[in-house]
Amino acid sequence: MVFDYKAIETKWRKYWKDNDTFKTDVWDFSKPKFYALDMFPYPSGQGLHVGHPEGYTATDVVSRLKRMQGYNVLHPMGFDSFGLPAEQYAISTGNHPNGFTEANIKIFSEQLQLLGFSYDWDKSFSTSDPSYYKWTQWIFEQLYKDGLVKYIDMPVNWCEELGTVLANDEVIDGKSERGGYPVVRINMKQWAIDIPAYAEKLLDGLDDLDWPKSTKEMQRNWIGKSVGAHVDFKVAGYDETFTVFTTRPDTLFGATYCVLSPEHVLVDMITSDAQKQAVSDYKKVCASKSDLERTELNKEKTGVFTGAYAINPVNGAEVPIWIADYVLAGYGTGAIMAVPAHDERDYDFAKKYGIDIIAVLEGGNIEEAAYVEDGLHINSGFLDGMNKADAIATMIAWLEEHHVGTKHVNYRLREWIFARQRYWGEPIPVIHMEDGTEQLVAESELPLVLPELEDYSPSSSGSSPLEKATDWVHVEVEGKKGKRETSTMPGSAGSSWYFLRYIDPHNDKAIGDPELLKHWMPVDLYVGGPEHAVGHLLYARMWNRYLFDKGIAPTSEPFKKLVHQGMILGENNMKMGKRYPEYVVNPNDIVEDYGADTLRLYEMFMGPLEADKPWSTSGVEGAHRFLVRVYRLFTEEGKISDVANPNLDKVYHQTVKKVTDDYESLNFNTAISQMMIFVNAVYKEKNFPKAYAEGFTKMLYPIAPHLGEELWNVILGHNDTITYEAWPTYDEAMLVEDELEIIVQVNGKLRGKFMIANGSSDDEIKEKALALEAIQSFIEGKELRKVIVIKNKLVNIVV
Ligand code: ANZ
Repeated sequence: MVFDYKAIETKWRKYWKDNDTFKTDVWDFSKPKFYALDMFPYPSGQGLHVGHPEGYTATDVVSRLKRMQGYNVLHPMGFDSFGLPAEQYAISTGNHPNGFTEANIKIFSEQLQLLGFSYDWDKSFSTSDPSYYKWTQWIFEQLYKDGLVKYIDMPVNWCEELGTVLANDEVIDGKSERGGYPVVRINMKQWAIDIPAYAEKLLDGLDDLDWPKSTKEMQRNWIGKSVGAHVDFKVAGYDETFTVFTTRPDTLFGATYCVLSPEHVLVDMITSDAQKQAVSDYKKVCASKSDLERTELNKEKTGVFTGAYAINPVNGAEVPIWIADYVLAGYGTGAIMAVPAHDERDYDFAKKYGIDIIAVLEGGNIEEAAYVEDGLHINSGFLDGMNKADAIATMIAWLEEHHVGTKHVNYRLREWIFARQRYWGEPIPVIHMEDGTEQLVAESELPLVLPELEDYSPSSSGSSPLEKATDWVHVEVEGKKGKRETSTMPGSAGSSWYFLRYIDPHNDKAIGDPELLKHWMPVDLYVGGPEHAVGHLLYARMWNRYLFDKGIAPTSEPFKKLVHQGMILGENNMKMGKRYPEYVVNPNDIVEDYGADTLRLYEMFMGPLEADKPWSTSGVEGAHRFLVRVYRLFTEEGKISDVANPNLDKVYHQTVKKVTDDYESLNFNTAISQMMIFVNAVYKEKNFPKAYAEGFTKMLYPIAPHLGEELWNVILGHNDTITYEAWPTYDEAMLVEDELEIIVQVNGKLRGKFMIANGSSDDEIKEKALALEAIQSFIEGKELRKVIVIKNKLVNIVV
């Protein structure tokens, strides 16, 4: 019989849809739950590319496995539909971005259905649905009421070209991640979420997560915890004080100058007349540099003296105050005490500008370089003779006692800027009243729906397109006039809590029914790209943690196990220039030419899920040939029968064990290899026992579900979906090998191997090893000093 994959796939897709096969009754608590989640796609105009099905197939295989293992599985899909591309499209065509977004979502949904993913489509939503963003706005309002979102003046990354502010992770080397446009630092009133308030909780929560080590490490670095002190310096001749953050308060006696970041508020006030011009010129140069450029260790240090002096609180010494770009406005307090003897950057700076260098630690030679290792303290009054830890503790106690400093923990993590001067996002539900106060939009008025506009383009002055919706903007609250906030939420808003919504997506009274949330959280398996290691995955953890603290989210962490799929590269193993090669291959074409099951099988067989791997057309053909081979095996006249076949016992049980273990651990490629071994073994036999044919079909089904259903129903004669059939089991006793391979080493080097009956004694193994012809030349005439037998594995002969 010919393998008519098109007819088979069309038939089963229709069957699943007509029968609601994958509908999850979330209230069925009789079975254990399993929540398998994909990072939802942004519905771009290009449609799905071959990178998408990789992770999506992985979660789909696990979902299908879990259903057969008796779990109630939640496996949803939705769309992260707010964002720039839809808006750019709207600007260039004059159409509403919603229409474009809806058309794309339709294309994506059809493509996803074509690939046979077992999503419960009834649970689907898009972040731009008002019924969804009502709750995104609601969470914003809770954060506001709890003082965790504020409207503050702060330095931001401003992109003139895109007409918007960008988050730190959206700026790469001073350019916008999208489009590569220049980004500059300016001060602006911004909505910002106080994610640093959650730094400690976000650090703690990482420990118990089953996540890639590298991702946890990236989050730790991004949070960047430093323990140290705040120290206050008075400005000589002014009634002003500035505070520095230092991790080395113990080196205070060696502080020979201070540096304010060029943006520091005190700079203009304390700069002497003689230095005014130089300071103002220098500030201009700094404004265009990115933080990365400014802090690069090897770059030539630059700075300008302000003409003012600070008083070192520990010894009263007057030290010059400089401005320099290597001190960042956005880190710590934006000011430092400089200790050139023991800090490389300060050392370079002091050398260049002829500033004093005073050693306060023993060791090193400060004529040549900064000494950054540990040592006993010198030239440090009451710290002399102490080691670093003691000196830090003693100095902090001294500072606190004299009210000139405190112990301080600093985080690199910055406020999460939570506004974009763009149209296509969630409106921020705040009204700025005429009297200068702010008011939240009443909860009963949520969702605050985006008004339609004639013209979506932003203005270069930085005001949002929503300014143009004058009727919408100007409101009256209890007789008082006010103006709505016109910036919208960033793209990261909607994706920061969507995993909670899938559980109860139609609930209009709450985020979700508490009982359901409690039953279904956390997500058991979350699969998505490594590019989200700090952005999305940190934001989502923060919102979940906040909602947990409020008693809304039931678990402190949302994603128990996280896996990043690798990137699918072009056929020649290279990223072709700037274009991502995955766009080159269209999944629809593969489905048309080979079938969805082939694409799924191929993508799972390409290599380890986490690895980057090149696309291969001959690999696709190979995957297809395997499915044809399976189909032929099952349709061969008289092959499948009720008669047992002991020749297949061992390989069958081995296959069940390997496939089960490998699916659980997401090692799909090796599971498939084992199924290929099994199929080869069956080909050599006349008789394929029906029980084994059924077991094999169940194992193949998660990867190739259409073919799985066809074999189960049409060939094996069942009359219902295979989806909820029990997963096959194996018999440990059947796995025992008759013969074992023993490796023989002489002085640790591999010199031969042999087969021996399983269960042979160590003496028998030793005897056979010594008699082996291959090793004679290595042991002949030599004294045998030791013969070590490692049971069932290895003999090491020491001569
Ligand atoms: C005096 C000192 C002496 C320092 C010494 C280091 C070594 P981490 O570990 O990254 O937190 N610093 C503080 N704020 C800064 C800013 N806004 N821009 C640039 N540098 C800044 O680094 C903390 C150290 O980096 C602080 O401790 C400060 O220099 C500097 F032997 O203070 B230290």
